[in-house]
Amino acid sequence: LATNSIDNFEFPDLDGSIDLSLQSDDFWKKCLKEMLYIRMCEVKIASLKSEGLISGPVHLAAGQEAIATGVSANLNSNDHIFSAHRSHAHFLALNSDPYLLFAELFGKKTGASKGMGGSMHLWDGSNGFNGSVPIVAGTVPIALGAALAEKFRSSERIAVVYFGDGAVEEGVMHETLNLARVLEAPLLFVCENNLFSSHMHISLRQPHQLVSRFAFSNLIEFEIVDGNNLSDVTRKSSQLINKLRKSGGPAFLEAITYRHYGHVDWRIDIDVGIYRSQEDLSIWRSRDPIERLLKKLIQESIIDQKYVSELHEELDLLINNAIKKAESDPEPDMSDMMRNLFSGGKTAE
Ligand SMILES: Cc1ncc(C[n+]2csc(CCOP(=O)(O)OP(=O)(O)O)c2C)c(N)n1
Ligand SMILES: [Mg+2]
Repeated sequence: LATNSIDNFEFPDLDGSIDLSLQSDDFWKKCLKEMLYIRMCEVKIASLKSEGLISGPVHLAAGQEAIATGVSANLNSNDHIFSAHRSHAHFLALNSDPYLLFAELFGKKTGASKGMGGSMHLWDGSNGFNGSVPIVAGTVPIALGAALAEKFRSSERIAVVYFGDGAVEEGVMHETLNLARVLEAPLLFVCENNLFSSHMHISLRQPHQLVSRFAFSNLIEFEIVDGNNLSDVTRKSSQLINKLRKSGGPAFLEAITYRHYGHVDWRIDIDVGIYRSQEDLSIWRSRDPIERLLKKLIQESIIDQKYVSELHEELDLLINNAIKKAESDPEPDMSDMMRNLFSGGKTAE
């Protein structure tokens, strides 16, 4: 932890190149497929929402895919992953079935939360996805509990919690950072700093745009990465996660990114917000994490345009099949209302 002055908290190079030497060609191709899959699901969700086919709100992460993909590449299915309201990418990057996601968005009995929660209450225990919740910073202390349980079991399992830059404006975030450090919990904090909390830019909310300074003030090891550069995210998260598994934690990864859609649903939010300009959006679109990886893979002759078109077709079919299957599923019955509730210390079925 060499940083001891606020001047040392610097934005990473946001236009650097992707370093393919880190991993095999197959690894990058798998990541490309995953990122494209997530993006195509998000775009589909945006259009279903605009057509009125999804009733609850959806927070889309198009533009932020490299973070979930890069971090998840270093995780095991028995790690404990927590998210917040913008969680589709985190869910899908753990190999969770998009059918479970679509069924949940449609409020169907077969959904990831039995159709009871919608976009902000996803769950897939089999892949370690311990849930999204709408309460900003709500999962942060819960993730600490999961990490501490693993520490007490002396296992190599870790917990990861994704949150946005807005979450550092909640007191519980700071209590958790402090306790995680004091108890050396194997917890990776992943801040997706997309510079906005709802419609307000971070420069209007904070004296400095990088939030890693809160990790530093708790003497927690941190890395600040270009969240739209997949090799940057993969390398830095791998270093932090390996250390957590071997010698405990915590650690903090701040990934700078930007969302293509507005705060909620399918709109772009140029006109509603303050300081979300078309110009900024164009700059950030030119830093699209998928386009950057794709360009590099084509440049290095690892894939060609035909490969990309076939990949699109394959994913389109998978997504449409998942949607079709979910659409024809039944909704929960009235009797389901009383199931899965805690009552007198017991789960009522
Ligand atoms: C405790 C709490 N306060 C306020 C809200 C309303 N709210 C929902 S999302 C959000 C913005 C969160 O911004 P950030 O954490 O940066 O995540 P992002 O939406 O940018 O991914 C706010 C204020 C909430 N859900 N919970
Ligand atoms: Mg944000």
